[in-house]
Amino acid sequence: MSSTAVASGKVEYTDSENRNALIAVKAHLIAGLSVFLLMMLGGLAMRAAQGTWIEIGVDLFYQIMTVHGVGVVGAAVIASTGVQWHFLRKYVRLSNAIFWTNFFIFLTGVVMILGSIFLGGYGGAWTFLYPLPAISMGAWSTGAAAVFQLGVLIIGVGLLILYLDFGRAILARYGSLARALGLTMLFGKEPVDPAHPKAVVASTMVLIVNFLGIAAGAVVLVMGLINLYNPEFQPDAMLMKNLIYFFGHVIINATIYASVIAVYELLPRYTGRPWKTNKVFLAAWFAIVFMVMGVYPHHLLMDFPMPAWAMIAAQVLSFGSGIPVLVVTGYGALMLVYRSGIKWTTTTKLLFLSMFGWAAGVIPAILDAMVTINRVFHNTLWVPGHFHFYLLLGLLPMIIGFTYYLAGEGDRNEQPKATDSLGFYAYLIGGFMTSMVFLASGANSIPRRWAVHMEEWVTFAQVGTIAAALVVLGTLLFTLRAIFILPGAANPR
Ligand code: HEM
Ligand SMILES: [Cu+2]
Repeated sequence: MSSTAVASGKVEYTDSENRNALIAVKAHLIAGLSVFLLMMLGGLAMRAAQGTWIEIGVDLFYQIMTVHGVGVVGAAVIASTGVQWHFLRKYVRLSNAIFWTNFFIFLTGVVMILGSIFLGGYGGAWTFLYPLPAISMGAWSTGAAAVFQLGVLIIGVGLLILYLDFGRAILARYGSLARALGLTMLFGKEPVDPAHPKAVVASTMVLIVNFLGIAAGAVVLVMGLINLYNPEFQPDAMLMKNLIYFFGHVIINATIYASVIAVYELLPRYTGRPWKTNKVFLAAWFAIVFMVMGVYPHHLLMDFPMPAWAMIAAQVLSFGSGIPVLVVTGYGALMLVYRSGIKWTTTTKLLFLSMFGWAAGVIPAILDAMVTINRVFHNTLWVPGHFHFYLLLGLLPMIIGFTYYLAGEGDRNEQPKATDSLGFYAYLIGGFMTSMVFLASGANSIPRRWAVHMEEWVTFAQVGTIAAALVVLGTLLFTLRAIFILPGAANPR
């Protein structure tokens, strides 16, 4: 065996460890997909309410909006962590016990959050923007706001524990995070190993940014909790907003960088071509560590007390953010697939769609990060337009594609059934329409987070409702597949 093969060789586990790990990964996927499905029903209800097809009270609308936001972000985190953990453990020795611990801490947090919203009436949105949770004007109690924030805090603590295990395992194998990221190769201190695992590079990036993001989130949650019970303690609102958006921006973006590992690991299998790690790849991932964190002030472009330099930096970095990894990944994926004779199964179709959805969804995001455009589009439905685009058509296809691979399209080469194809096209058309209707609404200055829409906006919401129904149909078919087929599926070699 050559030294490079040793450096990127696989980790040995016992059979029972492997069996247990597979169950854990499946639990993460099934939990994630089920939550997505339920939250999409909430999305459908919100659209139908805005379109005057159903009537729901304003209180309930904001509770649904809150549970939808926090629920999909949580589902994205838990499912993408499942994808990431599944591949990372091939290269570094991860602990099953800690993986399960995080899962159960997550479920505990979910129960608390659900209670705070549906029993306590909390409807202050998943971004818990200070001081809104404390001044509900009677819509919810201090206790409800506190349980919501404690639930989020607990989920963050679980993740920090998991990332400590990632960090420990990566350090044990590679000696330093810099070496795991491939910096020694990038800067010529070591020869480039084309087999250096992309799962390790991506995981190291996710570990670094999420650790910092969640730490910021924990700080702001604790300050918010203190303020709830001790109103004399009044932290600076601008500082709080910075911390919240740093946390929120980083954690949702990191789910894509964790899930894209499925593209790196699976496309070479399906095309029969190796995807070599090179300096361009390593440079892109190194850049994104800083860019993902540096761009968060694009959420604060209309906050005039913010220093001008931060706004300028956010705008400039936003132009470039996502681009390096996106280009490297998209170009790499196209080169792998081009004339490879790839078989188009549901897995490969979804992974390929994810490249389009991610790339196309970034365009409206970059537009909105320009100050002149943000001045017009800030807090319009343009914003949900861009993030539904790359989450519905970029992130979820990565996760669902991986699920299909695990559910039998991997080793056993199971062929897609008619229901899978129906699911794929319903999801594709519905997801595209959902996002485009949001974008068109934003371009027409329809505000976001309004429970009741003006008469001239209602048609948009109605088209959005039809689109949402298609997404729900597609996701239902995918989720049923996951629930019924996944549990019995063997681990693809
Ligand atoms: C059937 C699919 C979906 C539909 C119909 C839908 C619909 C909606 C609606 C109507 C809103 C509120 C828009 C407003 O401000 O008026 C919303 C907000 C949001 N959605 Fe979705 N959504 C869907 C799926 C998803 C998915 C899969 C994700 C993430 C992976 C997601 C993430 C979010 C987030 C983060 C918000 C912001 C909540 C807030 O403003 O506090 N959605 N969605
Ligand atoms: Cu952002």
